[in-house]
Amino acid sequence: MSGSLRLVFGDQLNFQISSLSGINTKNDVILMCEVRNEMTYVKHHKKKIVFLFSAMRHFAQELIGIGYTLHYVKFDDPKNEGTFFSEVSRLIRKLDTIKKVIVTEPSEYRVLKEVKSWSKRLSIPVEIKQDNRFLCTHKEFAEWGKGRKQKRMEFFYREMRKKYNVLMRDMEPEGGKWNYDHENRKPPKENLTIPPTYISTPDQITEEVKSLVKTVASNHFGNIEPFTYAVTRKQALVALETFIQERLIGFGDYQDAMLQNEPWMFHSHLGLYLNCGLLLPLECVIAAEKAYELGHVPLNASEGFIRQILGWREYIRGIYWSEMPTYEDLNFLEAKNSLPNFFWTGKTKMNCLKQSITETQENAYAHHIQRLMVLGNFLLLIGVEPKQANEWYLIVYADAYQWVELPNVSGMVLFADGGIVASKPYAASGAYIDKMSNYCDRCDYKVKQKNGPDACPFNYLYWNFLNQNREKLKKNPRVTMMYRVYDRLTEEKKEQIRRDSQIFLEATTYYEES
Ligand code: FAD
Ligand code: DLZ
Ligand code: SF4
Repeated sequence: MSGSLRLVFGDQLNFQISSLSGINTKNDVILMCEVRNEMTYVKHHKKKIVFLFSAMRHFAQELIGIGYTLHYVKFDDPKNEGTFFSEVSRLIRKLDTIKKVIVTEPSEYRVLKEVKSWSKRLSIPVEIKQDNRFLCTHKEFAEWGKGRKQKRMEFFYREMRKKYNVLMRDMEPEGGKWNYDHENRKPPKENLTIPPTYISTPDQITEEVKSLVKTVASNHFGNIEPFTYAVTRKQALVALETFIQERLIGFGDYQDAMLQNEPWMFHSHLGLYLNCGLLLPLECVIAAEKAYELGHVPLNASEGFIRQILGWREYIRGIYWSEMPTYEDLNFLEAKNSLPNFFWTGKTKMNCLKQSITETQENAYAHHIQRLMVLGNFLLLIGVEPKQANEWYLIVYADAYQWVELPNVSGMVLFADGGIVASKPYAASGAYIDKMSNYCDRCDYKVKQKNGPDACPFNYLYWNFLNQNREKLKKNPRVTMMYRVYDRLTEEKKEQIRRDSQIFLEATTYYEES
């Protein structure tokens, strides 16, 4: 009896995924495969691979449990030929009953391009269904963007609030304002009590994957232990509930705050579950809205969290699909420097970077403001080539897939897109990090010092960056003010900035840190 092959990618782990809709349990088969090509096209963090393979294996087990016929190809299966195409064609040859392949649109351009070639290569139809894990379709995003000179997130977000009727009252935003961000920039208090994050105990499946990854990805970045992430939907729902009950209350106030040895802060740590399908965005949004309606959390916390998911996440995806494939080649500032080697080791005297990198190494996680204002700000100021910065971010975070990583890095952090995502570069001196963290108290460099060997490098690198990119940025009204300040500096001061930056850049971006 002939049927369809339903391919489920590793980031589509949800019963509601469109590739499974209308499935004929008698004749159709599901394929899931662990393939070398996906593991190594960038050398993902070990913990990210353990997480994803374990979540894939658990999901496959659940599908089999409810009666589907599922073929699961493990990474170390001797017959595994290592690519999505090889495994699809191998199964088709083996079964000899498959008349059609059905997939949900892959989340990355690279994979979609490949899947589009399959029908010809396999000589059977390949149906690509809409990715129903998201709240805004490509068509809706394109319609929203039509005729707009600038596609800014804030206006997109308002449309999404209206569309999904979230935090709305009589067609107006709850509380009278769309955005409560001005209440959300509180510096951290030293004695802030941060509730513990969700922790799961690895089962037999996860232990097997850990052993596999130890062997086959031994030269990849990052630690496997401790492994505490959820790997099933049931566990991910507990992680969501724990966040809503315990940490959402501080999410707004301390969204931008950083503390020494506190990697989790009041963030949700749900991104990795959302991005592989274990959680769906609307259920997270509704849970946060309900917590506000029940009076458990203030409006600035609930709205702040909802904006990240209903606004930023959907907007970033819209930008990715409307700007690819050219987006990944953009380099507006013509940045050429190499990624410093210490991004792989954490061995640097700059405490903010050391903290953010070692936490990334341990957890395959850093929170938004570490990614943006510490790591990203640094890569922007030292002029790292966008391709190298993007590869690093794609490797190191468990929630990283190109659709979400690329616009954040090339757009929000590096201004490589010339202003599609951000209206100006997010460049900042050490004063910002000092205000929002206690990292500087524990640093060898002096944040208040502007020049010389002990000065915080962010201080002179900031002015050096502005000066070096003057031709590209001078017409940007949001930067004009900073050029006025720079122009008032004495020639001697400008020379100090130039000299300190040159010494720092020569030691950092071309030579390995010992
Ligand atoms: P929370 O702070 O609790 O936020 C809740 C959720 O909102 C997140 O889980 C995420 O789904 C969504 N969200 C928040 N900000 C963004 C954003 N800017 N873009 C898209 N979604 C957002 N996010 C990824 O999911 N994958 C990435 O590879 C990624 N790379 C990033 C690289 C850089 C340089 C920057 C500045 C940001 C990046 N982000 C990325 C966005 C954001 O930093 C992470 O989503 C967040 O840190 C994940 O942690 P969390 O789940 O605790 O998020
Ligand atoms: C990230 C990743 C890795 C490391 N391995 C696999 C895999 O072996 N099999 C799989 O189906 N998915 C994997 N993924 C996630 C894919 O990269 C993701 O599904 C694609 O980017 C979809 O476009
Ligand atoms: Fe970072 Fe500068 Fe503060 Fe050190 S002094 S932690 S380098 S901002």
